[in-house]
Amino acid sequence: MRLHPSTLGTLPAAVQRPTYDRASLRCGIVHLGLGAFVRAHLAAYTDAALDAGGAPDWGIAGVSLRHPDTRDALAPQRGLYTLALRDGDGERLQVVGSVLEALVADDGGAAIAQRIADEPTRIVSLTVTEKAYASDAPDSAVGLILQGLSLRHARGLGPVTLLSLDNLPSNGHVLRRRVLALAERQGPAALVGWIGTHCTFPCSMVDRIVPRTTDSDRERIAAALGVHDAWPVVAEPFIDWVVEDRFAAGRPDWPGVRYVATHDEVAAWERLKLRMVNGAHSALAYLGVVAGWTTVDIAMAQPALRRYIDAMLRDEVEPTLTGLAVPTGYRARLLQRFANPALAHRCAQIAMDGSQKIPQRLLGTVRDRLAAGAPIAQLALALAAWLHFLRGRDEAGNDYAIDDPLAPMLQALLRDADALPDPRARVERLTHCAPVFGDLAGEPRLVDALVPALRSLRERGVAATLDAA
Ligand code: CS2
Repeated sequence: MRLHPSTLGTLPAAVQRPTYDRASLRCGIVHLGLGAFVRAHLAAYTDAALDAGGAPDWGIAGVSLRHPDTRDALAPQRGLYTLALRDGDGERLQVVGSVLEALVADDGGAAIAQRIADEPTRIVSLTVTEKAYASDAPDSAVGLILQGLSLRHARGLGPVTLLSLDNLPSNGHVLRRRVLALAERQGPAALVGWIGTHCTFPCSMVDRIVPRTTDSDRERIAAALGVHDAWPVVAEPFIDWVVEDRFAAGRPDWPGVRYVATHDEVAAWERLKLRMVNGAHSALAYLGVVAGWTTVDIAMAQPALRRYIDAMLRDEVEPTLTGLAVPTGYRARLLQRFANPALAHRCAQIAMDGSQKIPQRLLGTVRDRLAAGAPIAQLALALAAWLHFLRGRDEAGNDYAIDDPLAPMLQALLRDADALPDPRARVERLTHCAPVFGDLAGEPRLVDALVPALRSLRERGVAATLDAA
């Protein structure tokens, strides 16, 4: 038996399920990027809003931009799926009902553009990962949004909110710039003016650790439910969302969200989250992959790694956080989240797309520290771990692929650098990767800090380097 509206009644009583009438809902939200993250975050918040009643216009039509697999898994379940919140204390299962439709942008985007241009659509949200903002092809997220907005404008329909939930600083501004730049190249001036004046692009900070679902998750969850769910989502219990309250055409009353009035407020939260959560995540992921600590909790169980991450955050990241007092206990709680033994979050998953992540996770912090004349030894070790990781071989001699849109360029850079006889010149060369290091290329204080860190990682290995850090 499959998870389906008709089998909801057979689930064990402890499994939470929608209490609202899904059949009467309309899709006010079109979401681009129907991966695990959104199903553990926006869809869960929306499910809670629907459960609280009074939000019948806020179902979600979820769109996969490339692969049909999520649609193929969810369509036979009428969009229902299980959210499994796990930590050392156990697992709580909840069937989420807010995703009413699962679609794929497989026809150049025409059908999705039509969906965005449907009268009830009032929010177009996105979780498409950092690298997706670089593309504005017609079937990219930015391209689909412009096609949809263009149809809405032509039909004389109302404006919508374009809501980025990706891990980028000022994500709403990034999206707005991308959409308007494409509109300026393609569209009539009236469309550009309409988007710029009437549609809104709130910035937001999202936080929840959501590893990729594995087959063993599927089996365990099916056994607990008594029915098969083709694509459940596993996440930590912790959740957070700070969003600028600028919605062009209304929003659900999402419970537990921090709505803020200004971009400055959300920017302070974004900085906190990107530098602390994601900065530490990337640091431990590169160290973990190279050392053979396959998951975040295994890495965190190494006392020297835990000490290093704690010290990096306390001594070099927290002093750069301005505009917001770091909430009491934030760092300790974060370390506890990383140590969650029930997630099996693979370091290799976090290590993906480093070139797209390093700038906002680590280099903004480095810039602020350098401007303040402050040391960067711990941050440099995190960056050195990335450069070391890019060699594609772990300490046990196993080769792995570098999953990164800039992988060919990065590998060419490593080869060039390796050809240089002087160790300092080699490291300096590596910083001349403009899309990542930008104005920090060749910065002497950065190079000075990277040289011993990289040498130690190469010559002594991760564990000994951390012991001495
Ligand atoms: C992770 C994030 O995969 C990654 O790069 O750092 O997905 C992280 O788990 C979330 O941003 C936590 O909110």
